[in-house]
Amino acid sequence: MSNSQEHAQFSKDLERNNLGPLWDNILHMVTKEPDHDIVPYLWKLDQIKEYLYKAGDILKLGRTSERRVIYLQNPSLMKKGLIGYSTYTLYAGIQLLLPGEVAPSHRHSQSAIRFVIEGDGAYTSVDGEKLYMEKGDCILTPPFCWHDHGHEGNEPMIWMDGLDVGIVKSFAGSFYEPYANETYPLQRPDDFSTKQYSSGSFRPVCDRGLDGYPSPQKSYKWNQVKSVLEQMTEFDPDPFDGYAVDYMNPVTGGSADYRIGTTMQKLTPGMRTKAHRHVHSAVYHVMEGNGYTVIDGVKFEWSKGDFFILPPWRWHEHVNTGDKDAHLFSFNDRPVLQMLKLERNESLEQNNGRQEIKSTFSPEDAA
Ligand code: GTQ
Repeated sequence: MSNSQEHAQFSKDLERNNLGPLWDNILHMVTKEPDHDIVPYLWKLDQIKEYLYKAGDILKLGRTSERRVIYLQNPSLMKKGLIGYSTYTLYAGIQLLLPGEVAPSHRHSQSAIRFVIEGDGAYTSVDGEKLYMEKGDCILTPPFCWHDHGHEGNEPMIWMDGLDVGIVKSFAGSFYEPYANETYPLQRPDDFSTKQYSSGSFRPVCDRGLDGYPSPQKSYKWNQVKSVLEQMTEFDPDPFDGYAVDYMNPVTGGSADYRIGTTMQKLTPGMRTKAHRHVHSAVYHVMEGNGYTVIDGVKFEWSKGDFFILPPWRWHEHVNTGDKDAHLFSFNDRPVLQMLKLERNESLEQNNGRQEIKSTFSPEDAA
C-alpha cells in the first residue's frame, strides 16, 4: 500500500467513527481571513410592496399567521438551507400592517429592531407600553419582551424588521412564546419612555437604579437623529461613513440594542466616502436619496426605499449622486462581534481609498 493510499484509508477509518484528521482540514476551520459565501444583494422597495399588498389581500392576521412579513433572503444562503438569513447573523423582513389590524402579542429570545418606512398611526406595544411609529423612527423590541403591533390610522403601514436570527440560531438559543390574549395589558402611558429619554441628554431620576439592560429607551425618533446629523454637517464627516451616528442606550452609552447595532448616516450631495472593510455585516435601507455603494468592485445603485446587504469583510464605499442629502439606515452585528473581540477594521490605502468599479449589480446576474 502506498503512503497516500494508507493516508486515505486511515482518513476513511476515522470518518467511519465520526473522527477527523486535523492535518488535512485545519485550513477549513482556521482561515487566514474571513472566508464566507454571503453575497451582497439589493432589493427594490416597490417590488416588495407589490408582494406585500398581495399578501394583504390573501393573508389575514391571527394566531396561525401572526405577522405579514416578506423577508430578504440571501440567495447564496438559501442554497445552504438557511431560511430567512440575510447574512449568517442577521434577518431582515418588511412588514405590512393594515388599518384596524392587530399583530398578536408574543415574545422570543431574538432581539428585534424596527425602522419605519411609511404610514402613520400604528404602534408597537413593548411590555405594555405603546410606542407610536412615525416614518424614520427606530424602535427596539429587546429579547423576551412581549410585543404586539396595532394600527389606529387609515393608511397601510410598512416597516423593516431586523432580528439576530442567525446569532441566536448558531447558539441554539431560540425560545418563543405566544401571549394568551391578542394584546398584552398596558402597563404605562403611551410613549412614556420615549418622551423621557428622547432629548438624548437627560434621564428621569426614577430610573437611577437601572443597570442598562435592556435599554430603558425603546423608541428613537427620526426628528432627533435628523437634527443631530444636521448639526454635525457643520464639521468634517467621517471618511468612511459620512455624517453617521449609532443609536445609543442612554444608560450604558453602548449600542441601543444589546446585540443588534443600529446606525443612521447622512451623505451630502456629491459626497464620496473612502473604502474600508470590517468583520461586522449589515443590512441597509435607503431612507432617502440617490447614489451607489461599491462592494468589492461591484456597483450597487440605490434610490429611496432600497435595501441591500453588506457581507462581512467586503470593501465598501458610498457615493451620493443626487442633489439632496441621502440618509442610509442600517443594522448590524457589531455589538456581538465587539463583545466577542472579533471585530476588525481595515481601510483601503490604494487609489486614495477608492475601489475600481468592475461591474454593476443586477439581480439577474447575482448568485
Ligand atoms: O413583528 O414580532 O419580521 O417576531 C419576524 C419575527 C417580525 C415581529 C419579524 C417577528 C416579528
